[in-house]
Amino acid sequence: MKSEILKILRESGEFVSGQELCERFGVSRTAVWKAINQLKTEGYQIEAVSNRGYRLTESPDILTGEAIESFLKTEWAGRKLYCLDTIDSTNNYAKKLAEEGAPHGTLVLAEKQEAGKGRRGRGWSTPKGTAIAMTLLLRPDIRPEKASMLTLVMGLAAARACRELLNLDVQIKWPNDLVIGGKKICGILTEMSAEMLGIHYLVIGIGINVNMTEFPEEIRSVATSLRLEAGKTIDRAELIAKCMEQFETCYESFIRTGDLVELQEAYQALLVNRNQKVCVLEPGHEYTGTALGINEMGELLVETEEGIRAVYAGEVSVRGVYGYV
Ligand code: BT5
Repeated sequence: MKSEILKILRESGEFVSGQELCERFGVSRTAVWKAINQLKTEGYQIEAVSNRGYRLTESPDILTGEAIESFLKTEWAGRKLYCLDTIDSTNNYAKKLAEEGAPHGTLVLAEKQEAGKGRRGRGWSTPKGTAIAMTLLLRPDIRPEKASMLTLVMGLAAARACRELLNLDVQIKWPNDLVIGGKKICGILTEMSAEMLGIHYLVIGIGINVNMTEFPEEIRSVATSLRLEAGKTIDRAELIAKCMEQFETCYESFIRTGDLVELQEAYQALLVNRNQKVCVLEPGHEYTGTALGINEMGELLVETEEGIRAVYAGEVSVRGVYGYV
């Protein structure tokens, strides 16, 4: 009920009478008053005026289940939420929950990660209270070799969410980064538990630089945040809900067709590497070429002197020949 009240107050923007809330939920005035008081203790500023009712005047930037649910429009993505304070890595936590039988669509969030993971043993910086660090648990009925496509699905979904909410020119750096003006605002790490023929579960971890205004020395030159780019503070709960909404739509298309055929065009339109000279860094093997786009399997097509190569989005990194993009 708390998240529903929050939603009604936010969407109205005006006073909503206590009576209306009581009728809506079939509860007493005291129950409504209690829920309002709980929201106040969580940091929501709610004006209460007799004969007029309640009005939301300010929301804190906190990651609670209520805050996220009050924005959420999905059927299953993010419907089971774990909002944690400090954790080593949300991917690790989600894998543990998966082993215990947590359902498809479970979302794990943390205010701070102490050992956030990038790919291939690299780290991911998540300072407290200003970033999004979240992991979505999926149980798709697909062959394991298709799993890497889901990193691309999440990349497209998150790029769309940021663009829609903030009107920023967010682009995708294949296979797992989002960038603005060539600087990284988001990284994605997909991990899975599978056997030859099927996937037990898969976790997609996504880190977004939202409201931070400074970065550790070692990433200062390659990282930026949505706040720095948009010039305003961003409601993380709203962005999380929007990412889930976009992901659910993109995922359902992926499952329907078994590939990215319906998403390919939208993906290419945001691809920062397109028509760029790139250096492909495969474990133990490096080469350069021009990135042309992706195919329906999500592979990056790179034109080299020996012809066009399709690069599988597994353990590979792609760098611009002259820099990060
Ligand atoms: C990634 O790896 O970009 C995947 C990052 C995934 C993070 C999420 S957060 C929630 C979930 N839980 C986890 O434990 N992980 C996931 P990669 O492409 O390997 O890039 C890692 C590199 O990005 C590092 O070596 C740094 O150079 C740089 N980096 C680290 N933190 C950054 C940040 N906050 N912003 C921009 N760049 C960063």
